[in-house]
Amino acid sequence: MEHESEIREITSLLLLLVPRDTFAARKWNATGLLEIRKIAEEILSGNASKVVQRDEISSILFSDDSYSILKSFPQHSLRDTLESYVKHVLDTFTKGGADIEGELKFQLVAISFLQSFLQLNFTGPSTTWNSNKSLFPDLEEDFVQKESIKLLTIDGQSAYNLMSEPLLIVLALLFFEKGSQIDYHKTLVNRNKDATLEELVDDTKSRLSFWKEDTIKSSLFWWRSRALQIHSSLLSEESGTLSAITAVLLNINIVDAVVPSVHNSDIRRKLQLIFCLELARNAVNSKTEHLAIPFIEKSRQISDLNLVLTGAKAKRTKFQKVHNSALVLLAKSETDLSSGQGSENKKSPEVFELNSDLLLERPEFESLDDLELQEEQDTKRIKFDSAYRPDEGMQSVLPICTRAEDIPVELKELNPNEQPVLSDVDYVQLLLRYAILKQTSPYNNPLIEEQLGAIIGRILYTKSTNANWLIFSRALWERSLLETSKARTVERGILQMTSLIEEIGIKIKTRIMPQASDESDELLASSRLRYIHQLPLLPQWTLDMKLAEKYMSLGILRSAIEIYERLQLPCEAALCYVAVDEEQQAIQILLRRLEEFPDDARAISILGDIKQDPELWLRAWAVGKYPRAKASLSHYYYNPPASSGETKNIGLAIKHMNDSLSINPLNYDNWFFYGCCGLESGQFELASEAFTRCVSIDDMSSHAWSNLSTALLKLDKTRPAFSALKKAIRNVGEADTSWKIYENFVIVAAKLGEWNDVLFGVKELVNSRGSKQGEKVVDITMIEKLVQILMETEYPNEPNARLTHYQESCIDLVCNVLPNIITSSARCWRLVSKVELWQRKPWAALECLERAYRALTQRTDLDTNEKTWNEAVESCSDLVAAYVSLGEFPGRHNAGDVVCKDWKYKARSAIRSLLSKGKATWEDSEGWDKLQELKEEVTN
Ligand SMILES: *[C@@H]1O[C@H](CO)[C@@H](O)[C@H](O)[C@H]1NC(C)=O
Ligand SMILES: *[C@@H]1O[C@H](CO)[C@@H](O)[C@H](O)[C@H]1NC(C)=O
Ligand SMILES: *[C@@H]1O[C@H](CO)[C@@H](O)[C@H](O)[C@H]1NC(C)=O
Ligand SMILES: *[C@@H]1O[C@H](CO)[C@@H](O)[C@H](O)[C@H]1NC(C)=O
Ligand SMILES: *[C@@H]1O[C@H](CO)[C@@H](O)[C@H](O)[C@H]1NC(C)=O
Ligand SMILES: CC(=O)N[C@H]1CO[C@H](CO)[C@@H](O)[C@@H]1O
Repeated sequence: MEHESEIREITSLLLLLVPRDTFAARKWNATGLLEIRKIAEEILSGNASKVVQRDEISSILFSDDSYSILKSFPQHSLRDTLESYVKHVLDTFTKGGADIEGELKFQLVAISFLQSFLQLNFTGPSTTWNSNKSLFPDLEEDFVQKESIKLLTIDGQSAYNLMSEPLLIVLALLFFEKGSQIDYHKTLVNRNKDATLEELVDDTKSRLSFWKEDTIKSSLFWWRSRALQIHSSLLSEESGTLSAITAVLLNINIVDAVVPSVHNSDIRRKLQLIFCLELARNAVNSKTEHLAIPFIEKSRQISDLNLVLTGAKAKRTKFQKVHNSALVLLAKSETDLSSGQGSENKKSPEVFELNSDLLLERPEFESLDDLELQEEQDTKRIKFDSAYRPDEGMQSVLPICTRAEDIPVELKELNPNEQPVLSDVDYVQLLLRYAILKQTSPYNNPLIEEQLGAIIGRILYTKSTNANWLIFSRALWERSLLETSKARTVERGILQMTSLIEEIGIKIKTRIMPQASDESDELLASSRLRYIHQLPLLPQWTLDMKLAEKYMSLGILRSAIEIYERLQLPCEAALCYVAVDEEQQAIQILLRRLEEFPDDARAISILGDIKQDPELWLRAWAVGKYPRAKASLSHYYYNPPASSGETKNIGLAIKHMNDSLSINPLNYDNWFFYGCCGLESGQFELASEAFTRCVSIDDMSSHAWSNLSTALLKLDKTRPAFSALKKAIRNVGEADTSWKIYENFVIVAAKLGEWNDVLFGVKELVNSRGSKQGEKVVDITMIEKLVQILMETEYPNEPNARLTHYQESCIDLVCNVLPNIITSSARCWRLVSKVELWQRKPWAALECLERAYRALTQRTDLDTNEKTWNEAVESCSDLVAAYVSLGEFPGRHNAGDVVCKDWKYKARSAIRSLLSKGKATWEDSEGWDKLQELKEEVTN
């Protein structure tokens, strides 16, 4: 390809959104691609909205031919009109064939639409683009707005009504689709409801493999994935379709296809890095955060970020004298990434000084060495749930060090109060880790909030004037959310949220937000947009929505509803009313919405949820394939309300959930429910498929692993079932249900003859439940089996020989663990005694039998229950036999002593004592006769 290396360089730098100066400073070949470079420069300098005004662009976008196509709207639909328009534009740029420069220009125009849209709705400062004027000069703006918004409806969800310039994102999406030659009926803009997700995924995949090595196309795929993420952020809920297609587009091949030649390893590494961050972000956005963990870890490896969470002493405020234990995140970027960024790390246009009392309550740390001391104090002690093990890599979201000595050297050296500046991408990574942790953790858990606070602290409390605006304002925003979850700071948190909402995006000088210096808007725009494609997306209005949610959770309903009404979010307002049992109000709002937008599937479905009316859910599905409507139907038929007169219909529950999952296959809860229906109705293939999907979304879920094993066992797949149980056990929590998982584990392990595992499982069971429920939890048959296996092995002869793992573990279970919980089971004591004897400790074996005898002869129903009596007799006979056979053995001290010198006397008195206890009731029993016989034997 002509200009190959130059094209690679341009596309790479654009994907990285490097500052304009970095771009301009490269040694470009003076002769080639001059126009392309100019456009790229314009985008990189924050002038994206001006790209369309360039002569060579506007002469195509706004030519007479173009206008004659555009004029067919509104006779024809907007979607059809734009279809012809975009096709015409592409053909004109590429001169009807393969014109590389034209293709590239076409892509740059799409990128500039996308970036302008972001500037208008996400970051500011506002810009002058007005699509009304340029594309449809004769039409009412409101009309164009409304029609454009409609095209963004997907999976039954409408996009936000009041966004600015929706036509820009529509155009960007269409340009990217056209550029990858997506068919009209496989489009996601006004998605064709008859195309299944599978077809769409396959179609996208085939395009990727067809153009596997094509630089321009690969860059286009990457940008398209970004546009789809933006599209998704305009909806109220995640969209399975958009997440799935994004995940397909972000294929590692596209990185190789755009990186410039090998000698530019720096750009290659940066591209790989943002690629991993974008994959992680997609997982976060689609609520499948667990899938983000490997990508975020890969990002850490690429950027060589060193980080660990650890404990320290801290003074909280100026006024607080006492030291508390607190968490601190130690982090350090690889040196040459943070210092070697050259012109990229130039002073950012906005100055960051945090000195507002409203905002700042910066902890002051003591040295880390105090950690262990700290742990001994019991006030405000911090519990750590996972330990940092350097050799196992860092698969957790936040690696934690409980002991100062485990902290890697580079981090231990850091002064926790003055940690070094990180590179911007590493801050982005921290914010993503923050999002993952937050989304995977229970809400309002104090320990988690400490961890979250530590991450934010690491971002905000670095002395630096170089922080990036988007990163910094996001950290401030998250911090204010954290503050609202603590009673002590809730008011301050709300105040901060309110101020930030007013300030973000608007260039005013205020107390909280960093101040803008007198730089131009373009410089602001470009620096604010730099990391927008790696961070979780928060359009302007969602900040207000978060505030409303906060009001809701604090019970300040009126304020929440006011916000929703101002934002024109009827569904959210309705849900708000439902939450406080004002269902009539909710219904009113939804009906009003449906008068204006009869096809709002989500609104119809929510109405269905309120009224528990299957008709409405069916309608929501018919008009928009809204997946939650089908999920609601499924739950409805699984457990119909009494008033409906319906009876449980698991077949229908399965059928409806199957439909729901076909639109959104990324919903863990729905797969789980589907799987449970499968188990319940004996459809084990279905159940095994469902739980397999669950664990592919969340590999840590022990419930799903355990249910998967149940399904596999039913399918006679014992070995896979066992692996599933092993996974289940790996992450099993303290929950009351976890013993069931162990119980299954033991059964399956025994079936497979995995005795070490059986042993492990039995021990866990005894340990976790024995203290509460005593010997009832002991599966004595299983332990007998284990002991039998133990006895088949040889106890080592040499005094210091090592035992096998099995021997050691089995001895521990039987001789140490078991005696602590058994009280009166002769059968158990006999086992212990057997193992003691096997270990050549006859004295200990004898002791066991003595204890068993004592326990059994002291039972209160000895007089009334013949079974008890017989057991007592049996234990007596065991004991006597042991006295006889073991009494003369060498004793514990091995110094001429014997196990029991007066064994004869002891045996006799044991028998006598039991005889006297049983005299009143059992004189005619078999047991009595047996004791008499014993007595004879011993006396002779
Ligand atoms: C610059 O571009 C011209 C035309 O494409 C090409 O012939 C020449 O080799 C290029 N020079 C360099 C140094 O890449
Ligand atoms: C961006 O636009 C501004 C204002 O029109 C202009 O002064 C500046 O030169 C432009 N930057 C570039 C790189 O074109
Ligand atoms: C959009 O076009 C209509 C019709 O010409 C006009 O009334 C309206 O003011 C325009 N909007 C803007 C923002 O220019
Ligand atoms: C839904 O049912 C069909 C037909 O039984 C099956 O082929 C498909 O895999 C099911 N879909 C899901 C998501 O389980
Ligand atoms: C599946 O898992 C859930 C949650 O752990 C549990 O309540 C249910 O009993 C399991 N179902 C079966 C059949 O094991
Ligand atoms: C409708 C809406 O929320 N518009 C906002 C889009 O984002 C910009 C920049 O943050 C705000 O200024 C707009 O108010």
